[in-house]
Amino acid sequence: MKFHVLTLFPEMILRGLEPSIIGRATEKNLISLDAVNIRDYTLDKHGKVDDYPYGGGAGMLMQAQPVYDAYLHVVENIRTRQRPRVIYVTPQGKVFNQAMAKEMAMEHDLILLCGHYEGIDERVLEEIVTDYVSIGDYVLTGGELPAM
Ligand code: 4HQ
Repeated sequence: MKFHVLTLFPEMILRGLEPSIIGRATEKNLISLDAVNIRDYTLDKHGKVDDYPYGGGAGMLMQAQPVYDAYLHVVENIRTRQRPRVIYVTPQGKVFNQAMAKEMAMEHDLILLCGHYEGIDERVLEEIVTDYVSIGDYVLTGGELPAM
């Protein structure tokens, strides 16, 4: 099983899981874990990844373009079916449970998408996300901890 995490903080994912049993599982090649830095895909010359909401609204959103291009990079480099499962972690999602864990564990590749700010531009979520998953009814500052 290969986990691909789209994030602005890849070191949180990699270093956060390294000492745990997940790290040992990657060392033994039982699973693989890669963290893709969304910022590497921005076309903005200053490396900006946030933007004002399309159509107005409060706060900032993550831009669609770098998220979409990071996603395409993953899809182009996996050999499974064309449409991998993409989990967006959000407090608006279905609360995660063991039955969902068992079902997702059957996938060959799983993409986890981590948002920041007030979330991610809906237009890219509509295009790529297959599952909206929450780890509980509270609001965190980013999706990395739920993805981990
Ligand atoms: N967030 N379960 C807001 C969560 C969360 C949760 C992740 C905060 C996404 C944009 N995710 N960002 N609870 O609170 O999954």
